[in-house]
Amino acid sequence: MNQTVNEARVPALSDVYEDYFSIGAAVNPLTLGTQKELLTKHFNSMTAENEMKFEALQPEFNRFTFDTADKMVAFAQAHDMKMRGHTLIWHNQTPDWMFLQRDGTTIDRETLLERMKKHIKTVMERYKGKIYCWDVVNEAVADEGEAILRPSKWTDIIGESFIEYAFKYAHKADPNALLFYNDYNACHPHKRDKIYQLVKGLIDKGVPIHGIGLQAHWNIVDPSYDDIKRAIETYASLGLNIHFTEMDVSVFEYHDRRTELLEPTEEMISRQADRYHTFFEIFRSYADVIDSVTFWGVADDYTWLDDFPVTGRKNWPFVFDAKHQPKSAFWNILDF
Ligand code: HAH
Repeated sequence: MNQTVNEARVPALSDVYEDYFSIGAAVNPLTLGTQKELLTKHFNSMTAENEMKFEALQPEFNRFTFDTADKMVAFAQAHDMKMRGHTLIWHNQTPDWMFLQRDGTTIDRETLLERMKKHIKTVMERYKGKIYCWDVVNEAVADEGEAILRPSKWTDIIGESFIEYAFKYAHKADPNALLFYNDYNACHPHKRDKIYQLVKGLIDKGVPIHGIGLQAHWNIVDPSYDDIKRAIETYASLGLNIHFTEMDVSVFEYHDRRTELLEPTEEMISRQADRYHTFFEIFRSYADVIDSVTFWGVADDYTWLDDFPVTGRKNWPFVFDAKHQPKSAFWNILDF
């Protein structure tokens, strides 16, 4: 293990999965450089990790900053990769000014809808034909309790209908883009049923929505394989397209807050490899409804999990190690 393999003998992931679904990775300006080889060899889709979030694209009222995002789009085009857009409307990484008037008081519903429409229109029109699908709304569903939506400035000021407005504005801005609702813990039965209800409600009202994004921030024990299959079946029963949008497999269980490991244990790596094997077996068996599987990164030298949920703790969630060598998880997902 961990020996440098003959690069020419390593098959490209996206070639192996050509007949199943596209294989994507989240990237940022750093990893576009440091992980360029892996990225362009194994992946045929990419997502900007942070650079297309609201705060990155419109940090101040009516001041749009597209430089970094434009470069990413150009990279995708130059390397013949599809690009997913992430994300238009979210309760996080959205600047406070969005919800405030000049005097610091909260804006009214009509003004917020106007600003929402302007943001969606400006961003989507710019990338028409270059970004084929968008996470229009991210993480709107509450984890706990019976209420479907999490309380946020969007629900406070606009009400629950903020979601349908976002999708309508998005469809208007780029009628050819595929529009997704995206969330985490989307395989957990309680949240799954709420996401299902939310999206079914949208479809029944004729709101333009084409897919559900399941983030897939998973770990070596959770979620269960049965819950994943049930979630795919539940969402697919709505006639929608399924994307796994942010996959990583933490070597720690969620409540394991240990910080002393400098390398993953062999047991972690082998359990992770088993999990990856079964995850992709499941994905392949539902390939008729799954069009895309995106990892939330490329290789273990960079992952947002190095800071979540424990700040500064290294994690090793991908199928390529920190030296960009294929892990047993990589060979396992090719083994079919
Ligand atoms: C995701 N939230 C976001 O969609 C993505 O934009 C960000 O870069 C990383 C993760 C995941 C998340 C979670 O798994 C648990 C609690 C809050 C957020």
